[in-house]
Amino acid sequence: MATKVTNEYTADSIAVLEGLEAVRKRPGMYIGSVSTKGLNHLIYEIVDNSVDEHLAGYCNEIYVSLNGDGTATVKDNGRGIPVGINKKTGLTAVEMVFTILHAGGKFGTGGYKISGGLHGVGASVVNALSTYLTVCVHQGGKVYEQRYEQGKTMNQLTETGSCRKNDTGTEVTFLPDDTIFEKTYFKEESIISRLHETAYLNPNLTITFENKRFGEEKKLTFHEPDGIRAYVEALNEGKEKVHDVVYYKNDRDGIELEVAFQFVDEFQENILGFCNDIYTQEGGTHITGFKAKFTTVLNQYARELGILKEKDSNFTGSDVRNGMTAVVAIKHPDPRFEGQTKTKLDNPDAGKITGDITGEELVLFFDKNLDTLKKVISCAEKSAKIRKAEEKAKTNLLSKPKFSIDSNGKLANCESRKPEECEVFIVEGDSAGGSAKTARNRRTQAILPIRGKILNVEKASMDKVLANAEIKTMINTFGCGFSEGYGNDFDISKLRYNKIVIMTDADVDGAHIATLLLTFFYRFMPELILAGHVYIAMPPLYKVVPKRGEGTYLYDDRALELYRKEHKGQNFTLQRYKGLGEMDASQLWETTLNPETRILKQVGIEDGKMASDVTGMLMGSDVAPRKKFIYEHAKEAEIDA
Ligand code: TTJ
Repeated sequence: MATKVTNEYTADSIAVLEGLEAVRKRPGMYIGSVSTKGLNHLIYEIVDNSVDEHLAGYCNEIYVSLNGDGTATVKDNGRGIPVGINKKTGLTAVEMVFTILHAGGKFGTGGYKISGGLHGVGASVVNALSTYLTVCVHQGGKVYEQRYEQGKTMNQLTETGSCRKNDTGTEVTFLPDDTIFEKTYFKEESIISRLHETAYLNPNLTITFENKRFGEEKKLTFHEPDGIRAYVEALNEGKEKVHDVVYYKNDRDGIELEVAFQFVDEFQENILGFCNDIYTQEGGTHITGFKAKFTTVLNQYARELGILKEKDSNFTGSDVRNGMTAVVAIKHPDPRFEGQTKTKLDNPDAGKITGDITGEELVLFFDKNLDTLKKVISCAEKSAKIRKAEEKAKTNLLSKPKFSIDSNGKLANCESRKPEECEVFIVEGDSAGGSAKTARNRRTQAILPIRGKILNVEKASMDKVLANAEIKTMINTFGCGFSEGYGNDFDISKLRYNKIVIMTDADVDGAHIATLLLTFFYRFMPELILAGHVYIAMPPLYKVVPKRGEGTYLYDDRALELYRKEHKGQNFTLQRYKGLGEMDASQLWETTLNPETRILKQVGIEDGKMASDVTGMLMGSDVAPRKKFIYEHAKEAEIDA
């Protein structure tokens, strides 16, 4: 008999090794990547097993630690993974959990589960990707331990001591394999935020995080008895709230739904969906069901209250959700996930039940809380008004005749209508614009002066962007429309200039304006950048004129340094240009406009993206990082602009 079991064990162990070898060969298939994200995933995989034990009703404490030796530990006070031997495999349940792919689910007895399914790939994957892993189970008054290395069983599950009968639980410690992962140093930040999220989703659970690593020592405990209500409050922290958090919970046909939402005075929606504690990044039926019903209910109320008149059209879904922060969490006994990253809930019944419960609960709540209802509806009114203004602004803009010259009459166009030879210079400031108009080659070079700082398109709403004179002028000047929001109307074949040249002063302000312009192109006309039509003019910083001989323009401080070295002991006058406006027409022609002598820097899409990122920071409300950036980059900006 003993022999037979051993034989079976041998046969199975070969299959097991092949399974875990597959994980080591293609780790990305199982945990997404071998970067820090994949590394953190190992911890989540193990934690999810303990959360499942909590969902089953047998565990209320989870402890996670990052240890000094590079390992991570996860411990819970659940029943402990069963230590008994499974008849079919001859292995303990513990060993099956750690050595058989997707074994986790087999031990579940109904209820909701995170691990072992499509998402939780299971503890065996973590084991396969660890240099070593040890498990310790407290069960029935005894302590059991086992060790694995790179997924291979090193010893049988062994009784190593005794404990109190009611002291039960599972503890796992593992060291990520540095031959698999790019980096094996856990970063606490995302781990902490994920554990906190788990605590919000499980109000009866206490999760402790401890960083024991030298110099990083800290201990945090997450217990959120107010659950997703507190989560929404945390998400809205520091924002201007329109009302108190609305919360409801109900269940039907074995599916449980919990929703919390609150509007803030902003124009974004932030709706987080979960199914069985799994974040559904791509949304799915529960989110669709919630949104659809919310829109219907709000429109009904708006008509009942006479806020929407008979002639008015309904609020759109995005009208009613502008400013909404919500958590929609459902529990489903048999969730199906689809989508690119398998994070889109696909069960139709989840959508139906979410919609049904939401309809009933919203009516129950709003009937009793008219003040909140009115506030939420007025958010929708505000959004609808802006949406209509944007639609109108766009129609007006597009209905302008194709070759209408700019709206404020400042474009000095070129004579040629052959785009391939035409260039347009966007020049900051009227005086520089004036000189440029005189200096240019009228046949092929157009000058478009712009004043001050153009609107920052990252922050402004669409109607403001389109109403901005500078931006209107640019869209009309280029002739190819723009793409954003309501479909793509950009047509690069209509572009009237082969080169669009940004020409700003070589100082911090100039750099800022160039950044704003790049942001505008990046957001509304990325094709222009992609096709290589956008350039930055590089006006010189200095002119040096030796006692005898011709003057030379120098474009940055490095060039000046070099010139000084090469002309040691010689006499020369140095002229520093502060702005384009200081150059006369002939200087401007020679240095910046004349294709034979000027320096242009072609803009790549990365520059556009960077400009857009930087603009967000420069224009944000936080002053400190803006100041820091401008100072740090002041020199660089002077050279590059
Ligand atoms: C499964 O059903 C029978 C009783 O025990 C259940 C169980 O396995 N519970 C359980 C597993 N609690 N905690 C775990 C667990 C904890 C860690 C840290 C790691 C793993 C793989 C499982």
